[in-house]
Amino acid sequence: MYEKLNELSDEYRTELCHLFNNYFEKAKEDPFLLQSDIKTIYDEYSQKQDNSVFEDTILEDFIIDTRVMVIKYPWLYFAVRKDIGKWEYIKFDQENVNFQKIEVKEYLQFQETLINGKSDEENWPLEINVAPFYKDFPKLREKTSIGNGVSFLNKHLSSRLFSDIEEEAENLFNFLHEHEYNGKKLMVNELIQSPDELRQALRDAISYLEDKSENKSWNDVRIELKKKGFERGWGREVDTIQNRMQRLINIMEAPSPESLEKFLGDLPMVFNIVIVSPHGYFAQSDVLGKPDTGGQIVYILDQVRALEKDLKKRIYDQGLDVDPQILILTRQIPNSGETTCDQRLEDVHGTEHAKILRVPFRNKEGDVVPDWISRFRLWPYVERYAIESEKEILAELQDKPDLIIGNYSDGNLVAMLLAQSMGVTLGTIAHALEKTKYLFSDLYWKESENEYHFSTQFTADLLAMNAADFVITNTYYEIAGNQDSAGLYESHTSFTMPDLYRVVKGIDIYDPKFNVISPGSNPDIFFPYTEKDRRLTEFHDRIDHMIFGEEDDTHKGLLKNQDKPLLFLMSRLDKIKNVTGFIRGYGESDKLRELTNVFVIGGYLDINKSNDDEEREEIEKMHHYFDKYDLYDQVRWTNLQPDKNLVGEIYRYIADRRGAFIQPGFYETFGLTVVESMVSGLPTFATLYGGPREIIEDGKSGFHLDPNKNEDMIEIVTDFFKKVDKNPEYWKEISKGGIKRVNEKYTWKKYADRLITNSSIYSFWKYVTNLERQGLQTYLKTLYNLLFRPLAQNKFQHQ
Ligand code: UDP
Ligand code: LCN
Repeated sequence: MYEKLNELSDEYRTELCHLFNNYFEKAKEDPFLLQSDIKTIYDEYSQKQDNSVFEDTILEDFIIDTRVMVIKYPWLYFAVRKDIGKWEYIKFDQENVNFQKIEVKEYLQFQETLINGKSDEENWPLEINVAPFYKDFPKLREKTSIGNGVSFLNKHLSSRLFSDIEEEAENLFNFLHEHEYNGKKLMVNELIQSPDELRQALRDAISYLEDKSENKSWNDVRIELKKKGFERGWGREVDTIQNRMQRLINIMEAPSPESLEKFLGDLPMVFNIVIVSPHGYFAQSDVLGKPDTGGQIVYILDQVRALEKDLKKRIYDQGLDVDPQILILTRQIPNSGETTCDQRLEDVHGTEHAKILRVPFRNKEGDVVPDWISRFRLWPYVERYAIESEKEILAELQDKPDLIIGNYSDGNLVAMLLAQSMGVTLGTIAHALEKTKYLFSDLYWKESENEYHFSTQFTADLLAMNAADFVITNTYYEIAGNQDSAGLYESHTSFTMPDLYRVVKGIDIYDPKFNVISPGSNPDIFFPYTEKDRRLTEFHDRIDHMIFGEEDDTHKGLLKNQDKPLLFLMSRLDKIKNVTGFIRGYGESDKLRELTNVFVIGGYLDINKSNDDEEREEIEKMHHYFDKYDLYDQVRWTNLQPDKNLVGEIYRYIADRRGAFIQPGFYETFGLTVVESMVSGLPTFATLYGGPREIIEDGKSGFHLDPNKNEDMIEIVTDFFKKVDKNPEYWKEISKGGIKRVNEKYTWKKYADRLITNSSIYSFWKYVTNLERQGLQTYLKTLYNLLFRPLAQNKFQHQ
């Protein structure tokens, strides 16, 4: 690319220097320019020249693809995203009018120079680069395959089996041979000692089973199969056993990705799972809306219910009589008010055996930390927490788990430590990655360190995402973004935190560890408003009062015209949720105010009830907008509502009145409220940054909003209600579209099936690549010891 740019610069030397002078001018305010500024300056320049010389040239593409420009005369450094996950770095010298391709390292160094006024180079900066450790591992080639790592892996594994059947059959045989549960052998016993013997035994067993009637079970054939070398785990019914044995013969003969996935997915490999989520308040009621306590809790509780159901069915079909056990590991908080977060153990409602296990944080002296601690400040506690949790888990399960799943940065790091120590398969889930939430949070990390402690958090993220056997994401967007913007994981590929470390390669989004497995909503709580028999009408008086009743300490605004449809917003009052942005837009729009009322559930009306600084700011803004735009007749605002059953009925109640749900966030990793409202039949308008972009098909099952364009956002909602005014059927069309979309794509049943199948496949993959992985694991342990631990321990002083 840069050669062509140089050709162009030879021809248009003066014009190019003119254009770039505008960037140098802008750099006087800020030397780091982002995409939107870069494009605006280019557009302004082009408009000034009638008929820009650069129109449709490589330079225009180059400018459009540039995501960050770093500027110091005479240099312009460009980070160019040529395609999803494909970055190139170029520098331009204005004095010699010359483009040059550079390594990422030089680009990062230049950034450091601008922050520090000097290069970090003299101090031998720490450089993190995981690339060498992945070089022998297969990589996806197509951007369309990103997020579907497991199917790539199946193809890879089956072709590996195909090309070296002897060695890989040995691997498969050993894997089966070592298979056991609670010290009891499963699948294959000592009578079979080699892949060839396994093939022969399978043939014998199949012909033995052939004349057994189909409805016979394992117990009827057990004695004979044992003599042939087989143990429980093949299936409960004879035809299942036969099918699975035949499938294994086929795999050892001519493997296909489908048969391998099916075979591994059916193996009895997962019985006990630990799900780690230390921060916030983890309980089943009265916690939503407390600091650091939101969708992640809802997600995990629903996930656990779905996983237990799926595991029970699988284990039964495998012919085993074992109860799966799932532990949610969280933090015990002695001073946790009216919640149950001070209890050590709690049964999960709606499950038979799942439990919440709470382990406290301890301070340096070993005393239990009594109060809630912000998710940004818990780093010094996590290592000891992991060590103590391991003992508690082993005591509770009486065995090590088969799978550990981490949640969010702290949970992922603890899960990593547990998985390493116990030698267990590790899955991680980000829910949110803080690095992308704040502009240049890496470059300017020092400025926010006292508040956010990103040095530790970003290190934890890097360690955990590399340690994970597989990473679960809510959406494709979360991994790889789209053509215009980088994904959350993608933004961890290369970055620098001056004076701390430089990440040359932190993660590769073409790694097959990434899998999109989207969550759903609880169908017992969130169902369409049209299902009259299931409606919770006992809540209606309460909801009526909540929306239309008199004002008091927890209800602000008194809706005057109660017949207008309601625009419903419900979320934590985080800055990123942008509730106040929408309220401002509504306040400024006569038309939307004429057509609709607004109902907001979120935060606290009383600012003193909140101990989150960002939320306090938002609360203040809400009050301010009520006055500024005189919203008292048209907007109703009430405190967060932790009761999920009530919340479910609120969506439906608003659907009865032909309202809509609005989620105007600046970014939303997934957006559980979005699927909840859609499946309730409430037309939903949600941000196009993050999950909702994929959940909603714009104009069919809801609408996308651009939170950065307030007027457009208001116009989209206004247009909808104008259309509905003329044609009420339009409301129903979108409502039905939303219900259909969620039922087809976002269910916990599908989620659980994918997750358990993934776990089996990645466990097998881990087994066959164990030796190759050791380098990476040692590297991560070194980084943990020499980098993370001192950073975290140092935080004790700042508590
Ligand atoms: N929620 C609730 N009451 C409230 C606010 C939110 O029950 O006052 C629930 C909401 O129904 C959803 C979850 O909290 O299940 C929020 O999840 P989401 O993914 O939308 O956002 P997060 O809080 O994780 O950012
Ligand atoms: C965190 C978020 O911010 C939401 O967008 C997600 O829905 C939630 O976690 C569950 O993953």
